This record gives sequence, C-alpha cells and structure tokens, in this order.
Amino acid sequence: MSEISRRQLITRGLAAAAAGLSGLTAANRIAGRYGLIPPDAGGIYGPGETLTYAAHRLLTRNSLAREFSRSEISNPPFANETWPPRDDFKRLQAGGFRDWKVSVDGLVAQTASLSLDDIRRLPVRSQITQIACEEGWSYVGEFTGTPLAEVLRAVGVLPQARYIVYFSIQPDWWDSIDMADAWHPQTLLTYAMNDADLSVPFGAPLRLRVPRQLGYKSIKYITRLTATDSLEPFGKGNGSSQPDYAWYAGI
Ligand SMILES: Nc1nc2c(c(=O)[nH]1)N[C@H]1C(S)=C(S)[C@@H](COP(=O)(O)O)O[C@H]1N2
Ligand SMILES: [Mo]
Repeated sequence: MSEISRRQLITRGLAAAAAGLSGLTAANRIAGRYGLIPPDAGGIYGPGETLTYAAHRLLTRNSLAREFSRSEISNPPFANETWPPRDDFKRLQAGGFRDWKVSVDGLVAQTASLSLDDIRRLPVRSQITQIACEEGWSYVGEFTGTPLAEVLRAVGVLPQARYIVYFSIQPDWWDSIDMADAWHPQTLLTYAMNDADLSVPFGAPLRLRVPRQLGYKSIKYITRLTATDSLEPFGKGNGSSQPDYAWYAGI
C-alpha cells in the first residue's frame, strides 16, 4: 500500500472510531498499533490526548509551523516571568556563558558535551515564528540557532530512540518531544533572537524552540539532551515537568 493510502486508511479509521460509541477506545487501539500513544495517555484526558496526537502525527507529520515576515515581529516581545537565577547560573552569565555546556547522552553513538561555540559552528537557521502560551498571549519573534537535527546527527542518535528529553538549568523545567519533532527542520537549539544574542528573560544562552507546539515546550537555559526509548524513567513518567499540561501541545 502506498504511504498516502495507508495514512488515509488509518486516519479514516481513527476518525470513524472516534465518532462511534466506544470511539475513543477503538481510536486508542488504532493509535497503539502505530506506536502513537502519548506518555500522558493514562490521565483523565488520556483518550483525547491520544486522539489529538495520533491524528496530528498521521496527518501533519512533516508540516511546517507558520513563518512570518520581518514586519510582523512583535515589538516588544513579551517574556514570560521566569525564576530568580541561582548562583551557578549567575557565575556562568558573568563569564559570558563561555563555560556553558550542553551534555548529549542516552541512545547515541557518541555522547558529547557541547559549548556554545561548538553549537555556533553547526549549520545556522533563522525563522520568524510565533510563541503562544497556553494562557492566551503570544508574540512573533525571529529565532536563530542550529536545527536540533544537526546535533542529533553529530552524536549519531540510535534508531531505537523514540524521544528527546531536554533539561534546563532551572531544576523544575524539563520536557520531551518525539522524533518527528526532534528531526523537524524548524526545531532549533537557539542562541539568538531578533538579531541579538538571546537575553536571559528569553532563555539565554540556549533555548530549544519547538514552533509546532505551544510555548511551554520551548524550554529555556538548556543544559542536557538525552535520547531515550521510554519516558517512564523521567519524573512521573508522563514526559514533562508540567504534569497539568498536555504532553503533546501541537498547534
Ligand atoms: N526554563 C524555562 N523555560 C520555559 C518557561 C520557564 O518558566 N522556564 N516557561 C515556559 C512557558 S509556560 C512559555 S509560554 C514560554 C514563554 O516564552 P517567552 O518567555 O519567550 O514569552 O516559555 C516556556 N519555557
Ligand atoms: Mo506558558
């Protein structure tokens, strides 16, 4: 069967199942067969989360988040409130982040500890995208960095990897994405915004931008990336430090 007709079949199956009486259960079964059960499928919103995630992956796996023109960049952008930086962060900041390191580990051929200079040497991509917070506000900004895919290629992510988990120096912020978003060309490890180095309120020195999902997936102050085939060992097992938010927040 061709890729398109296979997808159409699955998608139609999902939609028909969801419309039916025991729809969500049947949709769940189809999603399960294609490995499209999100890590927070067990909660009270679980069946809905599964349906959203599976439908997005089957229909829009390679679609691009909308990119804007320069004239649409918001002025000023709205930085969400963050933490008062700890001493270890302030020391790194005082040194111009020269000693900032991102460790890359887990299911990779070669673990790495990358400095900002290492990351700046990788291919650059800039894109003007919108950050939308689950609380209702948003802004448009230009983000510059290297595609996460370049980092994953550099360390040789193993085929068993199903998720990339990413951590902040801010201890209570970490999250994860599936490989479709991890390899996606618009998912960037960013170090600049609107033609300047990323500022601290916006996540300096490194922020993962995941423009196909809501703002809370774009974690600031990134210190570690890990490739894994299961999210169970992390936190409460549902893939995110924010258990009240949907793990998959596709827009
Ligand atoms: N480390 C860290 N990353 C974070 C947050 C945070 O508090 N700490 N807030 C998240 C939320 S809820 C949103 S909506 C966006 C806000 O992005 P902004 O500050 O660029 O507006 O950052 C996300 N990344
Ligand atoms: Mo948010």
